Amino acid sequence: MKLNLMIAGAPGCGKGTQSELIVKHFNLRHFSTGDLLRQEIAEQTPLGKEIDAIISKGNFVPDSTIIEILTKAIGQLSKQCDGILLDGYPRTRTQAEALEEMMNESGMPMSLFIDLQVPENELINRLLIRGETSGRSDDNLETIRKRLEIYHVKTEPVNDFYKKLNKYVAINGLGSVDEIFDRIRQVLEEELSKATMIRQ
Ligand code: B4P
Repeated sequence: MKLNLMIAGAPGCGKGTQSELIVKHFNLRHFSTGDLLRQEIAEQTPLGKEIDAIISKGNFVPDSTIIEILTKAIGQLSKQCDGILLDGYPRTRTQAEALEEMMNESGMPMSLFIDLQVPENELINRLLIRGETSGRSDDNLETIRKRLEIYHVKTEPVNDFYKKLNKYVAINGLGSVDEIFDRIRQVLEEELSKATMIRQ
């Protein structure tokens, strides 16, 4: 069975941090839309310049742009991995619908949507600490507040979309990085053993 995962949650919830551990443990291909966008910015392409102006204000990149970038990245997918992990995608309902359609059509349906839950004061703290060294133009208090506001309006509704599809799992994102990874690992191992039992 291919384990095709999405990891979501508010800005600074630890998606990127946990993704690194998950892909290593479960042999998945990691796609971070944040990293793909920052790569485009670093290459200083015309698109990268547009993206930079959007992200540094805390706004979302348009759905059409992000869907195109991700579809291209997944299209180059290696067959040697046991699944994929999408980190930071989908972030809007339009992105979720496009993803479900694309993955169902290509016979690689998404398995689970992991929602990492962290209280707002802790999110702000983590991002301000990251901002001290990250050099990221979006890790300052004003932009963090804007990102949180956009998260509530645009991204939270994606949770309901995946609850209806029975793919939603909430994980407590407070604690040490290892403790949180253990919680995620348990859920994923259960999912894999359920799939094995169904096949038998
Ligand atoms: P992203 O790069 O996806 O990520 P993020 O939300 O800033 O952080 P993440 O949740 O990955 O947290 P991290 O592990 O780093 O997005 C950046 C921007 O790109 C978005 O705002 C948006 O503009 C754009 N974008 C991306 N995807 C898009 C999409 N699909 N559509 C439109 N626009 C899109 O952890 C944060 C900090 O906490 C780190 O410093 C980490 O060390 C620390 N930390 C992690 N776990 C911890 C723990 N357990 N305890 C204490 N600290 C912890």
